[in-house]
Order: sequence, then C-alpha cells, then structure tokens
Amino acid sequence: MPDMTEYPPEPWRIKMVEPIRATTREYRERALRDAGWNPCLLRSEDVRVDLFTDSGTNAMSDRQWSALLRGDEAYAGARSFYVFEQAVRSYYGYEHVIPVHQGRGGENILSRCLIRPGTHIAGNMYFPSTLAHQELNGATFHDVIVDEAQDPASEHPFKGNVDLGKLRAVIAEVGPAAMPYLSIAATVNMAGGQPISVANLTEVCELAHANGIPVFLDTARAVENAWFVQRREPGWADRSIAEILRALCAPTDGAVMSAKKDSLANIGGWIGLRDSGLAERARDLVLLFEGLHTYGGMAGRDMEAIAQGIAESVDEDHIGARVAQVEYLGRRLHAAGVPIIRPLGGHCVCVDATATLPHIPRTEFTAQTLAAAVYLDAGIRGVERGGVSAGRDPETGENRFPPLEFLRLAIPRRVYTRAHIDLVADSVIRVHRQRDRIVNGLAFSYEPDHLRFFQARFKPTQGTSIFAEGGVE
Ligand code: PLI
Repeated sequence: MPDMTEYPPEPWRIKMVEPIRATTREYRERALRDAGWNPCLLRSEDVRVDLFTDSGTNAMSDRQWSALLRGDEAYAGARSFYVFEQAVRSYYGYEHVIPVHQGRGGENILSRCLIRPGTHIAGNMYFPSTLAHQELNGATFHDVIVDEAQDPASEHPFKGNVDLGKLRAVIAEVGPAAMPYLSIAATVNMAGGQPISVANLTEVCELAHANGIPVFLDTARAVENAWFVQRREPGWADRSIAEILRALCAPTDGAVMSAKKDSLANIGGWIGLRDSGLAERARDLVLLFEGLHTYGGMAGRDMEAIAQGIAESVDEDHIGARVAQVEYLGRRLHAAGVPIIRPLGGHCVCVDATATLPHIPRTEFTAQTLAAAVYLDAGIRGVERGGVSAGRDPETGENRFPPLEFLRLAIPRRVYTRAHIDLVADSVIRVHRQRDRIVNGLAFSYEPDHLRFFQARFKPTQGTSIFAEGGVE
C-alpha cells in the first residue's frame, strides 16, 4: 500500500501562470445564491480550485502551444487534419478518423447513423450526454455493468467491467436485431472513473460479434484505463501504456472520443471507425452538424494540439503522475474518514453524498447539496453526479435516482500543485466533520429539459440556506 503522503514530483515545470484568487465566505454565499445554488452557474473567477471537470481544462505543454502555430486553417484538406488523422490511427488503431468538435458531437453522429426508434443499447453504465443522444434517437438504455460498480465500498479492481450474464439476458430479451450497438466506456465516468479490463472487453466483443452487434468504445479516458490495466490486470505489467491502449481498442468496431480529456487539449474530438460504409454515412452527417469532414468543427490548430497531446498522453511519467495526484487526494480523504468511492478512479475522487449526508433525502438532491456546501467552505467547485445528472425517465417523466449519489472532484491534468490538492482535502474534511450542520436540501426553481445539471437552478427546501444557523465555519 502506498503511504498517504506519497506524491511523486510532477514531470513538468511551470512556464506560464494564471492568477486565481481567494474569496470570503460572505462573497461566496452571494455568488452561489446568484448562481441558483448550482456551482456550474458560478463564474470561474469566483472559484479557487476548480474541480468541476477534467474536460477541456488541461494545461497544454510548450510543444502543444508550438504545434498551434503549425495549424493549417484551410477549409478543405488542411495539412493539420492529416497530422491529426495519423496520430489517431497510430495510437488508437482506427482506420477511418472523422473529426468532431467534441465528444457529444460524435455521440450525435453515431446515434443518428445507427439508432432507430424502439431499439436497445446496452452498456457499462450511462453517461449523461451519451444517454441523451441515444434516447433522443429513440433507444432504451440497459445498464449491464457489474454489480460491484454500484457499491462505493467494493474494492473490485475493474468496476467498469460488463456482467456478461446481464448482457446475455438483454440480448435474449430484446433480440440482437434490436440492438444497433453496445456502448462501452473506458474508464466509466459515472462509476467514479473505474476501468474495464482488456480480458472483459475482449469477451464482451466476442459475445456481441457472435450476435452480429458492433461495439463502440468511449475512449475519452482510455489512456487512464490503460494505466489501471498495467497496474492491476495479470499479464500486462510489462506492456507499455501505448501498447495497452491499442489492445483496448483492437477488439472494438469503433470509438467516440472527447479529446478534451486524455488528449490534453481544450477542445476537440473524433469518431474512429473500421467499416468504410458507416464512415461514409458518418462523414455525411458531420457535414451537416459539425463542419467539413477534414475539420469537424475544430480549427486546424486544435487538430495539431490534439495530435501532440495524444503522443504526450501515453507517456508513462505523465500518466503515472496524473493518476498519483488523484490518488493522493483520495488517500487524504479516506484517511480522514470521508466516505469516497473505492478504489480510486483515474480522473476524480468521488465523495459518497448519501453516506455523508444521510439526513438529506435524495429527493432533495443530496450530492447537489454537498457540492454547494463544499463551494461555500473554501471556494472549491465539484459537480453533482446523482439524481440531478440522471434526469427524468423519458417515458414516465419521473426523476431517476441511480444507485450512486456523489460529489465528483475531477482533477484537470497538469494544472494544480500539491498545495492546491491539500487545500481541497482540508476543505472537504472540514465540511465532512461539520456535516450535521447541513440541515436542508435543495429543490428545483428552474429545471431545463436536457442535461439539467448544467443549467438548473435550485433553492433550499426551507428558509434561505442549506445550513442550520451559523453554517460551516
Ligand atoms: O464533453 P464532450 O462533449 O467533449 O464529451 C462528452 C463525454 C463523453 N463521454 C464521457 C465518458 C465523458 O466524460 C464526456 C464528457 N465529460 C465531461 C464533460 C465531464 O465533466 O466528465
């Protein structure tokens, strides 16, 4: 077991800085009230350490910044597209590379190409934007992840694995012809960044292919997944991260990528495919929704930055330090008795909100309430992953309450130092110690139709605060 204070020196030094500022408690109270108790609606300058997401918030390297200058901004056939295409082909192994502006652009295209009303998609837990596009196109999602993924305390090393029994049952129930594809993620964000093993993914693909069902991988954090495979899966310890990444993609039929995560870029994405007919259909739709098939909504410079970022993402020192920083925060919280999802995932530490605030019912959005309390304490911004994120069932209109309800603290890559991480740990530990003073949950004052966690506004269920008088000091 690593010791709690283990924190390897970052394999980079800082060349450019961006000021951040501390605010007072009174200031934050006003800011959060103005933001409808939704940290997503805060201005980033009112946030001290921003752990809302690791998506597009990464610090680019000097090599990426220099690559920007090489951007070819031609409308058609830009040189930068071919650099980008080559990088995706060689590191991920997909023959057809279709650029999109970010992950959900790719989800839109893939869902429109393959899903028909009344069809069924099975996958290892949902992700809000992926699910939204599947449902918009008329599919019903079936979660076939292993049961351990729903248990915050389970130490299962691959909580992103698919339960093959559950998958067989869905295939038997709806019939393979009604299943346009399987939607598999590496890692699984909504389970806390938990990996899938190469062995499980390979078996899933074998079962799907035997039934004529293609498999598409969400590769947003597949490099982080590869790191867990190297550390935890028998037979992979001596293989490089780059080799494991290829092995994860190899059995699949394609991928949708948000380059804002692993690839260390601030925007961008791609669809990777093996089937040339499907690639043609996807390119057709990219023209309508994203841009020409050689830029897909990105500038030439973005494609250059992503190509360089992909190469950096599989560097063993980089990925080791990245995951070690996440683990350091998790170990500090765990040691102080804060209930977190175990084992630690690749991009975030997730505080179990129902265990922290058992007195706040889920109908009062426990994790959203915890996110508000953590912001008020020291200006740390995380994101709710629970009932608010899960939205409503499109058929019944009822709120969905998935088994996990947590506050996600996602760590941007190469952005924060150990001192920032200690500030976060100290604040979350303080809120946890004073949790009994959080007495009210939250209710919607405005509820948007789609991806409601982004723009929703709330009010305390009683009075004007979630705190008993005096609040968190
Ligand atoms: O934010 P996009 O549109 O580039 O990507 C959507 C998306 C797809 N799959 C997965 C696993 C994601 O995590 C994801 C976006 N995630 C965000 C924004 C996050 O905060 O986790």
